[in-house]
Amino acid sequence: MIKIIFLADTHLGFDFPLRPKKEKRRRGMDFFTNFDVVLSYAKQGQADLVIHGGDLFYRTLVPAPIVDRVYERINDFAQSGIPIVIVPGNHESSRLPVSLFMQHPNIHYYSKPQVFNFSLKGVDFDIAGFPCIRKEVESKFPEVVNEIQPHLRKESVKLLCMHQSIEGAKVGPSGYTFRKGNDVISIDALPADYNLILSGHIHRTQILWTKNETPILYPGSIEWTAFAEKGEDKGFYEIDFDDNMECTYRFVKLNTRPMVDVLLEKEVYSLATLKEDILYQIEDLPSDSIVRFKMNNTANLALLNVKLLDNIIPATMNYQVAGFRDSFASRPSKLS
Ligand SMILES: [Mn+2]
Repeated sequence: MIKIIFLADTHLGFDFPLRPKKEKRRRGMDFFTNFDVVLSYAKQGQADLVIHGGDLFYRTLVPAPIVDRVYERINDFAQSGIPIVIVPGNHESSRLPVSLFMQHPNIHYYSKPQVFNFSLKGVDFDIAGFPCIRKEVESKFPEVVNEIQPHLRKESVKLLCMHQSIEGAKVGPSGYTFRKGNDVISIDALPADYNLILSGHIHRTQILWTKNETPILYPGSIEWTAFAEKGEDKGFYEIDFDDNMECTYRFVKLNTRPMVDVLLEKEVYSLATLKEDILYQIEDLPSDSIVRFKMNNTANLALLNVKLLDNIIPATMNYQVAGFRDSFASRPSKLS
């Protein structure tokens, strides 16, 4: 049996300040922790290959110490003897920062449409892929497919790896569905030569199908990156090929922090009644919750300030206030 581990959207470096102005719980470690869990799962389960579907990092210009922190882990993993293939995603501007850590024979990443050839337990695998196409993928994709085609071997098992939105993919609490468009690959455009298609980019895990019934696997992100993903299972795929090269796959769940909405619904609050309401509502929450406060009457929003929240929210939690994007925060932490 041949085992492939497929993960994506690790967004490493997110909320991971190098010189934090105040000491408080950050979400950054949550992502590193789950990344480490997936790599050790692959090691312990003696996987034959790991594929990362892109958005390794949280953005394009990553501070060098964070790049090193990530690449050290990948280099370490490569030294265990398992090859790893990485698709550069949109968050790394379709190319990964250059580093000596990545110059290991077991580390492969796409710098153009290309095919990495492997012999896994004596079976030929062609792992085709291309860096994320951020604009006009609909018109550029057929050319990419043609560029890859001549490099595929006749008798190999073939996987196509990418970091794109594909027609039919769903995101968000109301299940927004990607339809045909300039920045979407349509189902009709997907080639029929592959045993499996693997993609990052969509943070909700899901499976789509090509016209000839090839599965398209989205593993989703390894932790919640926003409240829009609240309630979604997070994890990665374990893909097995049996002796007849029949393929099965299963989603392996990762632990995630509890994400909770706290609604402050009174029409009128004083500082005292607001404090009381918040304390009452968070009392029974898991201690590592990520809380979003939603103020019903926005006129009361001024009361809901950092000073108040830092004072009453336990150090083990993160919080944000609805309407303030990406404002994860918590009171000064005695834990870190
Ligand atoms: Mn992403």
